[in-house]
Amino acid sequence: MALLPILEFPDPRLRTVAKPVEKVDDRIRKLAKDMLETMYSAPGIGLAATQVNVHERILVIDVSEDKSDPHVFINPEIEVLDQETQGYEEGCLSVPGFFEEVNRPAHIRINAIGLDGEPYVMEPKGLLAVCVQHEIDHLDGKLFVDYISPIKRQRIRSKLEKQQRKRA
Ligand code: QAP
Ligand code: CO
Repeated sequence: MALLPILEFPDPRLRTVAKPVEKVDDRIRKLAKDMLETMYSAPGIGLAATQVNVHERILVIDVSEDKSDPHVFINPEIEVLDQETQGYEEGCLSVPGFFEEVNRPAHIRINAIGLDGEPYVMEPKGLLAVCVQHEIDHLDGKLFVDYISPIKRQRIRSKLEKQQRKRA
């Protein structure tokens, strides 16, 4: 059991583009387990490896009420199925205390590899679809605050920098 420290905006390491996982081995399975524990303990509904300063393409999500539906996505790839978008008030464990509305494609298909090393496909709906897109953004060095107005983003940056200075 290990809780991993979570990087916070505007840490430049959150801008790293993650590399594909080459082999699903015990190291990757341990990382996924530690990421799930870290996410549940936060508590959060999604966490990307980038946020724990591991720059490999792996993310964990559980949007259930009772931690009953953990998903691990390795090397996830997204396909947008139609033009429809949905707005959702997003947050992020790397942007603690701030929530803003973001619009994203509503209907997507995900191709990923599971912890067993086997590829799988899913068509997530609703919050799960939102969350998968938010987490894949992390693997590409993007954050939900990149979609909001520069004024709001700057305000969030200043507040978090101030908190981080107090803690350091
Ligand atoms: C991403 O985010 C997400 O600010 C996962 O004070 C969130 O788990 C995708 C959290 C919403 C779609 C919709 C954030 C916890 C958790 C905070 C999270 C906080 C405490 C965020
Ligand atoms: Co996030």
